[in-house]
Amino acid sequence: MGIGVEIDGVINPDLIVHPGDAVRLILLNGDGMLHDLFLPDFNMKTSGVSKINERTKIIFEVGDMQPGAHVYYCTVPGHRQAGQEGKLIVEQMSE
Ligand SMILES: [Cu+2]
Repeated sequence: MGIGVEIDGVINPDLIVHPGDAVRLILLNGDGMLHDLFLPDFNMKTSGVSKINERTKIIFEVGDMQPGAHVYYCTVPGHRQAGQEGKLIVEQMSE
């Protein structure tokens, strides 16, 4: 679930980034079960969090990734199938 102005309370929010951005992605555990986040197109994965309010973060560069949608999901068995996936969307910078 998203936390913050635009994604507050949104389940599996679309995360909008732009080419050249440095992204800081924070995963906050809200239910006390083990979760993580994996972004296969960026080869980035958070550590697992298993306690309520435990958080972890990854920092990565969007670089020259082409505009488009890139999946993120939880790698704990069964969680992606249960709906724990969303999109990180690389948008072209508007002029
Ligand atoms: Cu999970």
